[in-house]
Amino acid sequence: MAASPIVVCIGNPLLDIQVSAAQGPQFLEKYELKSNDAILAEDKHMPIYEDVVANAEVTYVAGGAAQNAARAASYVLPAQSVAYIGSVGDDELAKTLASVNETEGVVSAYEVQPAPAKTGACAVILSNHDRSLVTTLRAAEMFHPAHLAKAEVASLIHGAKYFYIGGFFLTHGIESALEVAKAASAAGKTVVLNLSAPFIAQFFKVQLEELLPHVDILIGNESEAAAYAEASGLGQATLAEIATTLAVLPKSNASRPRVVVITQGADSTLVASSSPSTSAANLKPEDANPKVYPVPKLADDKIIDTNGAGDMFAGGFLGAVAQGKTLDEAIEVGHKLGQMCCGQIGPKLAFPKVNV
Ligand code: 26A
Repeated sequence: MAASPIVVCIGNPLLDIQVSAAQGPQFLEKYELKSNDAILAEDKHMPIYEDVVANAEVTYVAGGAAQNAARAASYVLPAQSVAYIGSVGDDELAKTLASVNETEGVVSAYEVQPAPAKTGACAVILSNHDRSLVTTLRAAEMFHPAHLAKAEVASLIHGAKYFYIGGFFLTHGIESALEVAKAASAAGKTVVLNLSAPFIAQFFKVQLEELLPHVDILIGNESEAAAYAEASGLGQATLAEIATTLAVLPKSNASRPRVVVITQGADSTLVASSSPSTSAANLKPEDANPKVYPVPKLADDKIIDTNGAGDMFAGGFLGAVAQGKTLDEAIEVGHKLGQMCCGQIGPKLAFPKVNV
């Protein structure tokens, strides 16, 4: 039987090149990187990819924020329930990413760019429990909106009920993101957006604001929420105020409330809703708004690294919502997968699968 995914994720497929916390700090210093950040590589960062391979012990792992989330959603759904769209090169890196997706039940719907375009990469510099991400998008930013109209991709999109767009995709892909989100929203489907990194709210605010009206579920962390507040003149607002402000921004599909989920690493997750109701993946009228969900703590000595933990939270949450679970249950699944990811090297989950 042909696959008929109910979830479609869109983002930048990347191969992560991880440098351990033992060797990370020297590269943070050399390339003037913050210990916990995600940036696009500038000219001064470009040598980092060859530098770490030549001068550090590196681990290669499948990455790309939305692709990680796709694998997490797939973890809690039957195989082939999740498809992932993004642009890669015609190379070994792309084959590695496709094979990881296949093993984990994700249908890859890549646009493949001809040589010399290469699949994108992310240098992941670890230190303590922080991770600094330096990305060169390469083929990922060559994504063409026309890819969405190809018969097999169009049919995936047509069949899906949940769409997850990586905020990172907005650096180059706003046209495609809008096309997907507008159509989904008009059809009463659910659109999920991840804020991805502070620099998206800072430097791609126009794109973010164009997309937000079509977003039903917005996911971000505390520094991304703060960057949004800063960029929107709400600099003094508390996290709870930022969450509720984002929830009530104008919405194209007014029949469904917007839910905003803000994670804070090991601290509590906040969930705000534009209008609490009795529908499953929403706050109930009797809930506090925002509602505070404590995070089960992973012992310090069990943390391998935090790369991808936020994506695994988001994907686990999304997969649970797509299963029809309640908001409380979906947040719990997200927390479990985020925690599970912290116990693995890179944006990975535990196999054989653990029931969550
Ligand atoms: C456009 N940028 C900067 C990016 C990324 C990215 N994924 C898409 N676009 N920068 C880092 N990542 C991915 O984020 C994951 C951790 O959340 C990394 O590949 C890493 O797996």
